[in-house]
Amino acid sequence: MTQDKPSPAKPKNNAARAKDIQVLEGREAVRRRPGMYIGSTDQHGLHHLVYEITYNSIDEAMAGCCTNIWVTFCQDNTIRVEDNGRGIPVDIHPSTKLTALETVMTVLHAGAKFGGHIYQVSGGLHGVGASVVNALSSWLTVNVRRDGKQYQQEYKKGIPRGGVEVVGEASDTGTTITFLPDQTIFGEAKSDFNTVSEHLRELAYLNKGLEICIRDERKDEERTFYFEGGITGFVRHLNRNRVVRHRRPIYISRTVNGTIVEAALQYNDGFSESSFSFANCVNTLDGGTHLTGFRSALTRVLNDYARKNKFLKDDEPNLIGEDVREGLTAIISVKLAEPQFEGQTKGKLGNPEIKSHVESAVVEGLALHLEEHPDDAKKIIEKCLLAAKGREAARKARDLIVKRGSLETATLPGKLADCSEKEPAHCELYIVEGPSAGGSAKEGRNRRFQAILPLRGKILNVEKASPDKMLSHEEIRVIITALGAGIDDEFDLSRLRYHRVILMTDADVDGSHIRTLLLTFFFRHMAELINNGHLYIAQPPLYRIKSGKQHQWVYSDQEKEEVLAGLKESRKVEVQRYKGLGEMSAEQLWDTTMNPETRTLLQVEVEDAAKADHIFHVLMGDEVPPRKAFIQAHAKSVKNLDI
Ligand code: 0RA
Repeated sequence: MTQDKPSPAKPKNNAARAKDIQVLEGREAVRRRPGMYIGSTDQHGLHHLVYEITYNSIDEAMAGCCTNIWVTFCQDNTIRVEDNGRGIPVDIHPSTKLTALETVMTVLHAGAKFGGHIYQVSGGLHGVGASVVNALSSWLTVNVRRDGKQYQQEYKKGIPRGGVEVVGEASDTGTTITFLPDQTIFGEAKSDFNTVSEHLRELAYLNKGLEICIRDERKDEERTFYFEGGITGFVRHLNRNRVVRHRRPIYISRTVNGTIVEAALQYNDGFSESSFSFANCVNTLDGGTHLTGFRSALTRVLNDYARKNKFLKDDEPNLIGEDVREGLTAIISVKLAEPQFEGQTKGKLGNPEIKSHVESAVVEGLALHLEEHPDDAKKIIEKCLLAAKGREAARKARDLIVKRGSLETATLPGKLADCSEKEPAHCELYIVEGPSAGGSAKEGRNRRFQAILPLRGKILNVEKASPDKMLSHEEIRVIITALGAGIDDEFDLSRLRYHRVILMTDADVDGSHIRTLLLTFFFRHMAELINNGHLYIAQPPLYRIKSGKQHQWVYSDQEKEEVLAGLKESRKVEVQRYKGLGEMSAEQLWDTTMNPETRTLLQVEVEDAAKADHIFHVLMGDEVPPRKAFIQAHAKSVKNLDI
């Protein structure tokens, strides 16, 4: 999760504004507005630097020219990324009159302009290029091994300190980039070994046969990722705590018109779908043409097989998409020449031709697998038929609700205290735990743009419930209706009634449990809401500290210690712990938690979809042992679950 970003300071006069909107180029632009290039300047941003450089090496691996990548966090906070690729060329580039090396390191998006890279990551969230990392580093050194020589060039804040020099001989080829992130930009941000490791692990799954080694010299930890089975291993990893329907994941790999299409899938006994799609190793959170092609192939092949082998009788209707995706874990990975990443967050693959490429590859590969493995086929089809039955039951439940006039109709739930503003972009919905807190929130809010939806106690654990059970759960229905955008495949962001959906729960165990239940629901059934930045968590204060006539609100234990240390000299200090929202008056709730001028909101963000999927499954699923292990290992983060 990240903090709400403060909006940029308003320019004081027109002259200043004119100057502000001047197009800033290259290094200066990057240094002035790092967030535009790497998202933020906190830990996320720091990780982004590592990924940017690593992606260049991954490009080499995708071109078939690199087998090893080493990433090292050094004692002195420098970061080193090394590969055994061809080495960045050092000859003079005709249009820039600079060496290719210097062009790659100093010109924005230069990488894509070079030949030799077939499956380059261009556009998207990644792929802004090495020059951005260079501009944001207090120093950076590139060492290239190529043509029997070792070349080197050094930079300070992106400015070359000299030309490319020959510094020795080389018996192999490759590139080593070492850099120190600029502290004036990243402050005290520190990289997190586990987070970066998990990301590199995914990259290793996506590039079969590539070995990625990550080392943290600050704490003497090292991990090596190498997967002969590629994404098959990824699917096994995702299903590791689940009961699977067939022992081995199905693996499909075909090259269609120059596009490499890979898919791996395996069914489990659960209800949710865990499919992740990638284009040139970039996780496409909002799917796109590759995912559409995969889904359509899956539905077609399973229906054909079920009909041909009499699992479906002549008078029975076809299985639909939902049926064949219940309990499905799948990875779809395509590698293509010019990926187009679309949408607000660039999380969607747009290339139209990719749909049919993936579809034909998956139809062919999957049909063949089912013919050759009738036992797997039987177990899969039976699971789909079960899902179809459940869907029928869910439809009946839904019809009942519609008849009673709540879900997907204009009638808003009675508990909802709506706001008067109608423009969704200006509206906020607070989902509040408990009737008494709901009362304070209703009283304290600004009713022009803030709506309140109080929940009664615990909501359903959707991780363990079938679709019909979920839809017949009152609290879930009320949330769906209030938001107005539907759920699952029918979710339509353009119908969302509030652009900020804010979860506000007590700062105790129950409160955090309810928050996790809500997050599970949104993650599984309204992922687009999260991916487009519409879901937030309110931050109510934990304490009120009184000294004499003054008082102040404190939001964390650390802040409490600091405040108390500052008040050492005062005689009478009173610390009051606030556990429940209901303990605050309407006015206090407004001042501390709801007033946009003074509140802090955490925006819910999924940094690593596969990891989040695993966390929700472990936290909310059936199996107790892995959950226990998880809670023990993450006792601190579970208390304040961050996804
Ligand atoms: C441009 C062209 C070629 C390779 C690279 C760049 C390259 C960049 C990076 C960044 C990190 N490691 C890298 N390895 C290679 C093609 C070179 C050729 O055709 O020989």
